[in-house]
Amino acid sequence: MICIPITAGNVEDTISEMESASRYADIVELRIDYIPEIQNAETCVEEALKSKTKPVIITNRPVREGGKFNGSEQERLQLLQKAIELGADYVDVEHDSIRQITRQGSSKIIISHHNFEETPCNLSKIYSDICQHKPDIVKIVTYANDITDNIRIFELLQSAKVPTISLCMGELGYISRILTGKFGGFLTFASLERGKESAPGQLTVNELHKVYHFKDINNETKLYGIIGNPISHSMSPAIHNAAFIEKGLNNAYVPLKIENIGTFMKECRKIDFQGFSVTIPHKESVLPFLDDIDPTAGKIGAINTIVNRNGKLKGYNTDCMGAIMGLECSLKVVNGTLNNKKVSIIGAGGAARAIAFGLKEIGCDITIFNRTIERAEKLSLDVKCRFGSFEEIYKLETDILINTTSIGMFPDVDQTPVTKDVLKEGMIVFDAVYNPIETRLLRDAKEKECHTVNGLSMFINQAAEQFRLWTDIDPPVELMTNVVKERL
Ligand code: SKM
Repeated sequence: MICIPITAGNVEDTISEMESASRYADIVELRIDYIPEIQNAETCVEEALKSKTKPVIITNRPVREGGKFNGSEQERLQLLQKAIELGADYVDVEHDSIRQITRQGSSKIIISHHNFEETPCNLSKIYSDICQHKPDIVKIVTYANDITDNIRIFELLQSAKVPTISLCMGELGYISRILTGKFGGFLTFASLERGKESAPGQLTVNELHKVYHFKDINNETKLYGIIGNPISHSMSPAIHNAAFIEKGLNNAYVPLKIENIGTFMKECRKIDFQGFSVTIPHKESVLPFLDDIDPTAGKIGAINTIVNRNGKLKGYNTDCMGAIMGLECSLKVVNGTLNNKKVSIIGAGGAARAIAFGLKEIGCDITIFNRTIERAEKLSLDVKCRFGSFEEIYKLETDILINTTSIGMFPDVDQTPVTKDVLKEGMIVFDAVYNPIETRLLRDAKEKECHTVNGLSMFINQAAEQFRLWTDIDPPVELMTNVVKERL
């Protein structure tokens, strides 16, 4: 179920927001601690319970558990007791206050525990302590400092004996909010709109429905995700989820912001992911943690796709053919080909590897430029091409210039890997960045009358091939393209 919290500061706004929220939510939560006057908070509960169209949770969170209630503890508990007397569907009582509350009538009691700093190691102890008080629903909400904290929350949900709400807060906790239905969670919280979150990391109800198809996620849902850091720019969740729905597949695809790739690759096996996309900066560093590598990907030395084949994680590279197909297609428009062209590649990471190997095979004359020259040298030795220091790029004579770094990518859209004087009329300039579609590099290149190729077709091609590897089904390429175009 989806619960929308109402965080308005007075009775009138609470009632009107409750009405709007009830259109999208299964349950609404009144955060009466956001209402400064105690009398107004009480009126709010009375009015809301009279006019509600969906079940209501009454919460009066103290500051010590991340709430805003500014009266005494006695006043706080009196309000909760009043909500029980009035027959609120659910009343949220903090674990350390449950002994002061008298149960009566039909209200179900949620016994809650919050930790705004971390996801502690003793989750099952907290769980069993709460259970001693016979809750109708257990609620344990913690802060994620690492993506693997979510995995411990999922394990808690899977072993729960009582209906349980358990989520991680913060940007690293998104997946616990999106996937709770797969692991048997009682509900997730989502905000009515941006800016109305009652806790860090809450997604909007619109995102949960439109991007993640939250209501379709159940214990049979197969999991996929994108491994990277940063990850908020990525359109992969939007296109893969749309493609899965289009093909009637019970799959869910989530963003995974990963700092420590080794830890994640070990822990992720506990929850049975079926596949991953991999982006900057993990395309090379992930290799040692795979069980098997496709020979072409092995030769390239970087992967962007992982497929779970009967419990074994196998790496593939779909960037290489995605980029070459995209470039060839764009060059046709200007009656050009790639053969024997002089190509300069900026960057020496995973995407540079894929593109360099692909272009070498079709006979391009390649030079790699990178800020850390040792990496440029290493890649040039592997590909058997030239390399140069970043400064040398200013003496550049090239037919095609390719940016494979994330410079200029959302949110740093004013940045560019090279200044305008590198760009010469007639040059082909390809930016592998697709968000934004027109990067500053491409804008500058247009101004200098270069032919420009944006990163969209490479992105779509590589994603389409990932979809095929995961599902063995033809990808809905047009739909995937439209999803990205609508969002960018
Ligand atoms: O190789 C791709 C990756 O599969 C997905 C991606 C993204 O979502 O931004 C970008 C590229 O690194």
